[in-house]
Amino acid sequence: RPAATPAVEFIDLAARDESFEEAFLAGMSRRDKAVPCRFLYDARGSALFDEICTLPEYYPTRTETRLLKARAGEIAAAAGPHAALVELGSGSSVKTRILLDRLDRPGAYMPVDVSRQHLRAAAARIAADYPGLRVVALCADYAAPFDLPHTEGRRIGFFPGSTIGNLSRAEAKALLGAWRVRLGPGGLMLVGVDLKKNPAMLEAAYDDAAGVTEAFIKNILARANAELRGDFDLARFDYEARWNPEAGRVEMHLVARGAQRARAGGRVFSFADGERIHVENSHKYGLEEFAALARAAGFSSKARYTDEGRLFSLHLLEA
Ligand code: AVJ
Repeated sequence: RPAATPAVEFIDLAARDESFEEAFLAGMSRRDKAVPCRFLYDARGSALFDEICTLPEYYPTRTETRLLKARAGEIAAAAGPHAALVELGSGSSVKTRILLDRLDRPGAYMPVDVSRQHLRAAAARIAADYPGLRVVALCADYAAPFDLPHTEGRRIGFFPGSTIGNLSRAEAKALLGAWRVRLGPGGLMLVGVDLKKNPAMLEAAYDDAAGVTEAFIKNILARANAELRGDFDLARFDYEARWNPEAGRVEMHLVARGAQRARAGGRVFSFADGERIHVENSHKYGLEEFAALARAAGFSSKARYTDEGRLFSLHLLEA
């Protein structure tokens, strides 16, 4: 038996693995067709997203990573000794490690994710590389109500990548409010938030020259073809990423080129020429705007960090 397999505590909070079929068919039956963006991340979608993060036009990942590296010391000092790091969504553990490397004798690492597989893999990698660190994997929807296990030291929630941008402003406020309560008095929350900037730069970030983002968004139809016996003709949908100034977000759509029908899950869907499928929103904030949203959710804003180009921000909030 492998001598050095560190134990990971796994707590299953019975998050039901949501069915793609149910969500896809419901979304495509609406008058305004839409598919929830969390279904973009199957194996191929996750690989495409990792590729997006390395694209020249997609500044968020490298800007946030640089910011974290520059500020990890200050953040660790604010957290103090024995802090329990709670991560919302356990994507690439690259950013997590930047914090873990700086925290003073962290009391625990607790990734929260609905995907059992990703969660197990991410937790096991951290446990293997940080011997002696208590790792508690929580299989749960971070937007649903659940209790965190008891830990010593301050809790610090970590929500990087501007994932909060997928939520509407009202949803983001509700999520922050729930986490303020969950982290408890004195708890900290570190949130990565993409900033508003000129529309050309935003639209380029979501419609790169190499076409990786287009493939990522179209993958939702490829997935329907593969998993729901679908026959969407991907070549007959155009990809569009558009800055909506009123809503303060980049909206990603697939647009039918020519009237057409497609089947999936035993159903037939008709498209008028130019009809859209709304696949993703990416909300952007002003520095003050996000701090105000966090305050409206009951947090106090302890610090905001941004890069010289004011592209991206990290908000350190206190419960
Ligand atoms: C993972 C939601 C932060 O909105 O920038 C990137 C997803 N979609 N390119 C973002 C995404 C297309 C990304 N988030």
